[in-house]
Amino acid sequence: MEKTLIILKPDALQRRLLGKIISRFEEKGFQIIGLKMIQISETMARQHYAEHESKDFFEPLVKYTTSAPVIVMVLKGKNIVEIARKMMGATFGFRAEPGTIRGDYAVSNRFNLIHGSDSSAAAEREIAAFFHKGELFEYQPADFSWIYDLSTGNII
Ligand code: 3AN
Repeated sequence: MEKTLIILKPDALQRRLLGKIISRFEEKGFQIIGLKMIQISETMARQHYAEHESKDFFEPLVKYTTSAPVIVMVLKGKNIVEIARKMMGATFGFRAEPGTIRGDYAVSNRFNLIHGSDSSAAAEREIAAFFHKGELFEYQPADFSWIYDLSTGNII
């Protein structure tokens, strides 16, 4: 089982899309093991997007990310990093395929609703940056044996 960090960014909150986006991950079969509303500070935003520091869109990106509260959540599932990225769609809303979150709800290249970790290592780093240990929960999902086939002893 792998974990990923998802951020529902200020435009998702302002456009009242939080429930719809969270539902997609729930309905897919992923487990929510942490979820909270926070206001991302400038320091956190700069750190989170440090890889883009030299780009011309960095300052507007920091401003956007800190402009309203966000939902941060940790999801768990098999191959979740890759699957969540597919569900999000391409970075720019206007390029994202219909059927993806960005493809269905976003047209902008900056206002693209959602962040998802791009690797397992990034997920571990980002989860530690946004969540304390006590904010993450271990529990047995009631439908686990219907989400995955466990009959062979493996998670299929
Ligand atoms: P992703 O969010 O798909 O991993 P990144 O990491 O390349 O994409 O970009 C991080 C964020 O920076 C994007 N979600 C978007 O808000 C913003 N961004 C990326 N490229 C541009 C760009 N060329 N112009 C404006 N904003 C951008």
